[in-house]
This record gives sequence, structure tokens and C-alpha cells, in this order.
Amino acid sequence: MKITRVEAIPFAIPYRKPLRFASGEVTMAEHVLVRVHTDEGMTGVAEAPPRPYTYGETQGSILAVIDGIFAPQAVGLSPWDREQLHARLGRTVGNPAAKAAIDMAVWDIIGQAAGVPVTELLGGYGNQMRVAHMVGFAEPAEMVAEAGRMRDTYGIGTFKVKVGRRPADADIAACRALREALGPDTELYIDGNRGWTATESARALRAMADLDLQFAEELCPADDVLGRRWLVTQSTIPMFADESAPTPGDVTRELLGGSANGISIKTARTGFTSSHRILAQCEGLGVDVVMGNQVDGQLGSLCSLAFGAAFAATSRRAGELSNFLDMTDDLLAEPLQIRQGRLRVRETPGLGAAIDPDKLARYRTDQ
Ligand code: MUC
Ligand code: MG
Repeated sequence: MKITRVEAIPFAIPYRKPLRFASGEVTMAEHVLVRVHTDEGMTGVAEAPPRPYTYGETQGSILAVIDGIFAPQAVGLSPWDREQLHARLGRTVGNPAAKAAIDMAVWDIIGQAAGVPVTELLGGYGNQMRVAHMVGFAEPAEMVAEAGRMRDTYGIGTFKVKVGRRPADADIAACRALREALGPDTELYIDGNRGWTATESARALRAMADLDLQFAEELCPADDVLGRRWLVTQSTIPMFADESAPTPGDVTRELLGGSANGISIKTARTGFTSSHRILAQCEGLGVDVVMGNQVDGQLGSLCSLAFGAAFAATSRRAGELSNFLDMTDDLLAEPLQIRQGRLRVRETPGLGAAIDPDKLARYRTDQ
């Protein structure tokens, strides 16, 4: 079997309400659908969400790098030669979401060819994950109402609260209001998207010390090298690296440099191949992981779920799998359904991600 074509299709689906966080905001899912075709008629799919404020990629840059560099490197390879594909894509620096989408679409083909779900191919630990929902910036009462709606409608019991505003008091008040409204059994953690300095972060953590936060993600920039190390020594909760650790090398630097003691794994930026490497690194070092979300649509969330459910370490915590709930529509023919706070992987070979052709025709922006 040979790869014959790699298609990169831009699409735009509006959000019902924007998701706001310290490094940016998302109002429209302007993502890229990647379809990898083979000479045996099998097609693999994945999506690439551009996050310019995190990795510098835009929808246009993802299209250009796939059409101009990655597609020619992939065409002619067998989908099974994924390490060869990985090596070829790796010759170009950066472009994590573009590379990850091709990698995952190829794994989708491998699953279809083998007749097994990708989750089983990757590890086969389980078939479901608990879901964590991300609550963006708003007034505390609005954030409480959103979390309550997610709990009541979908049974979600874990929330990641976006922080990093200045002054920090708005975030401290929101976290306190969420803890008071949701009670002690709800799991809460925070993500600063580098909005604070290390000293602002330390002060905010002290003010929230009684809120039983599980961990804190990326409160200050990784380039504040000594400040971040100092913050880790101050903190009574684990400090997770997200956008500061998008490659295995960055993970090593953050962990061994003492700048983080947990890692967010995002298939949207490391696909299945590099996510697996990062997971093995973290397990070997005895470091906790969480399955993160790059504000993915349903296809991206299905990919995170397929990976997260495949391993014990990634299944332990709730995975961030619910950002798609805020989109007005999606491309998947069979929508994801969160029930009792959980998402189940599909039993179909590959990813089980059939694309609705009418929806794709409606939302693609290249025709
Ligand atoms: C997160 O965890 O930071 C926001 C920007 C991005 O790249 O991912 C999201 C969520
Ligand atoms: Mg984050």
C-alpha cells in the first residue's frame, strides 16, 4: 500500500461563544482537515488547529507547508513506514499541528488496514476517558454557570480554569466561586497560558492554597528560566508544562531543568508517534501527564481520546475533550457524545472518523 495524495482542506466553523485565555481567544474554528489517500482506496483523516499565539502556525501556513513540503515527502511511502515519515517531516523545523495531523491520519489508515481501532494499536489499555472541561475568562458567576451546565448536562466533574489575567484577583475570585459552587468532590486545576510572572503566580497560588487545586499549568513563560524554577520550589501543587514542552527535547529540558513536574500531552501538536515518545519519557522519569486540548473540534478530540484511552497513565486523569461543545457544528458524520462525564472510543477500525460530505462542502473555505 502506498500514500498517493495528502489533501489539506481549510474550513471555518463558528463558536457559539468565544473561548478566552491569557494568550489569545478563539471565536471561529479555522482549522485544516487533512486527508491522506492510498492506492488501496483507504483514506485517513485528522485535523490541524492553528494556534499562532502558541506555535506560530496559521491556517495559511499549515496549508502551505503541507502542500509545498510534507505532501511530496509522504507520497510514495507505505503508511506502515511511520518512522520514515516521522524522519522526513522532522527535516522541517516547527509546524507541529501540520505534522501531527499527517501522522494521525496515517495511523488511521494503519488501523483500517489492520482492521483494529487505533486505540488498540497504540496500547489497548481501555476504551474510554473521563472528560475535563475548560472554562475560559468571564465574570465568576458566568464561569460558575457554565461549569454547572456542563456538570448537569454531561456529568463532567473536572474543570480546567483559565487564569493569567492582571490583576490576578479576578481569577482568584473565579476559582473560589467555582470551588464554593461545585463543592469538594469536583476536580479543579488552572492554566495561566504564561499570563503572569513567576512572582505574580506565587502570590496567586498562595491566595488559592485552600481551594484544593490539582495542579497548575504554564502560569509564567518558560523563558523566565530562573523564575520558573523558583516557582516550582514555592508551589505545593504540581506545575505542568504545556506549550513550553511541544517536543520530546523540550519535555526533557523543562523536567530536568526543574521548571515543571508534570506534562500536558496534546495529540494536536505531537500526533500519536511523538505523543507516545513523550508519554514513555514521562513514565520513565516518574512524571504525571494530562491529555490536553488545543481547542480541537470533534475530530481532534476523537484523536486525543484514541491516544488517551490507550494507556494507563493517560487514562488516570480526566482528559480535556470537550472544547467541541462550544462549536455551532462539526464535520464528523457521527457526533461525539459525552455521557456521565465520559467519552468512549469507537470500535471501528482506525479512528472511526467518517466525515459528513455535506458539512464539509458547507464549511470548507477553498471552493
Ligand atoms: C491550553 O491548554 O492552553 C489554548 C491555547 C492552546 O494552544 O491550547 C489551548 C488550551
Ligand atoms: Mg494549557
